[in-house]
Amino acid sequence: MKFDTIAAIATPPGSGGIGIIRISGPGAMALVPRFFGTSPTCPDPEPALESHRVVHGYVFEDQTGRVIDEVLLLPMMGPRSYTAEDVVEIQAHSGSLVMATILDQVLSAGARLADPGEFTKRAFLNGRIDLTQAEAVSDIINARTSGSLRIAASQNLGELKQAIQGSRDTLIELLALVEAAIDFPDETQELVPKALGLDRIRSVMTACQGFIQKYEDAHFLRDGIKLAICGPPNVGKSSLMNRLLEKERSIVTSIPGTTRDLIEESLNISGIPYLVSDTAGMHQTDDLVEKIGIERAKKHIAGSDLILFMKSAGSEISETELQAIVPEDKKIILVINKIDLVDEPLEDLPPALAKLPCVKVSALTDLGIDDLRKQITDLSMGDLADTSSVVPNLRHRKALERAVESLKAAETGFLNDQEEETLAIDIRNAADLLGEILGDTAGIDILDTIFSNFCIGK
Ligand SMILES: Nc1nc2c(ncn2[C@@H]2O[C@H](COP(=O)(O)OP(=O)(O)OP(=O)(O)O)[C@@H](O)[C@H]2O)c(=O)[nH]1
Ligand SMILES: [Mg+2]
Repeated sequence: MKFDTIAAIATPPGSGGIGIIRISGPGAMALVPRFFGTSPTCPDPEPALESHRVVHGYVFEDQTGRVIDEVLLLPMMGPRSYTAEDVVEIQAHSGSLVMATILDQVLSAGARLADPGEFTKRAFLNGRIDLTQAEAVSDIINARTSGSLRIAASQNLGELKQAIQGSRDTLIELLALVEAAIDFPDETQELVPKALGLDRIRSVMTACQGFIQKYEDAHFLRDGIKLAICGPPNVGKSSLMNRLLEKERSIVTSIPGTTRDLIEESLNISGIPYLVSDTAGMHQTDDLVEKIGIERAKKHIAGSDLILFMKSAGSEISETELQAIVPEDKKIILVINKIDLVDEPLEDLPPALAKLPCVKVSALTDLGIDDLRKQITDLSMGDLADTSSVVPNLRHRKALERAVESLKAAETGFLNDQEEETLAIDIRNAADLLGEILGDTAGIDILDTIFSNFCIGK
């Protein structure tokens, strides 16, 4: 594939110690003498550029011949570079004006301004990384918690790629046998033994289903866990929200029915990302605004992953009240608040509440809040803590689900001695869908969507 030479500022805008301008493409090295010199007098017609060896020098303004900045230049000959092409990185002082002026010189020397994600796209198109690794680059940049960074780093190292590639190779080998059987229909010996076909199909199906389960179990490490705070009015939901966020986000008053609209904020507890929400207090009311708030809260609770169901110490709450608010299949932590107000041991709870994990807190004084944070992480992590970091994203999951459908059809085909032509279609479909995850068989629309989410310079 033939590419032109692109350039962009690779570091974030603004002032900083160092800013980097990256140039990539067949003309990267040839552009250098037009703006760079090792002495401050003028550009060098033939600077000595050695791959992976830093050169100290100056960038010059074309029109005036003046020095723009003192820089370090790092040439990296392809394929030993980020894009697998010839790459030159210029390390300059980072300020908006100086970076923009140097970039101008590089562009007028003949480079084109890179599109968002174009350097990574080239690394993919040149075969240095697969699509899952390209996605991992953006995940690493955007990671906000140690959990999501761990997944992204493992994906960047190609762990997901290897796992998917293994399954795809199995299918391609099987497909070769099935296609041979199509080409030699008179062969008396069975070319694809049924047991072998079923064994291969089932092993790949189990692997795909394992990945889908992994997504279900662990995607929140990347996407965030939806944590909803709910319960009757005035129990301290908004106070707890503010306490967890460590800022005054929700309005707190002693008037029941203070919170009406849904309030959502991101929160990081022990490296796990949460999307925590404060909801309207649930009770019977004729107030129209409150009613809408309560309806919204109910819908929201149904879509949440973990519920903090709150009551205040000393107040009665029945099973039916809990059931009216929280669907049965939800993970719930019962939070008994305002324990600063009671001296006596707390009252017995009805059985449906007594079996829930329970934490006693005071949102006002911070008592028990660390215990609550621990309960939240324990319940979110389950037994995930020690498992590997290979976690597919939503795009991968969709392809895996479609691959499982094709594999099921192939399985039924083998069981019913279907003709090889039909079997080949199903096996090829599944193999192509796994290829789509890696990028080998991904359409241009998929590539565009992925790379347009990158920032310029990456
Ligand atoms: N003593 C004590 N008071 C608390 C505690 N938590 C909240 N409060 C008080 O209880 C009242 C209600 O608190 P909110 O946080 O607004 O309660 P809410 O559940 O969000 O109420 P609604 O939005 O009306 O449903 C306020 O006066 C708080 O100061 C606590 O732990 N101890
Ligand atoms: Mg409130």
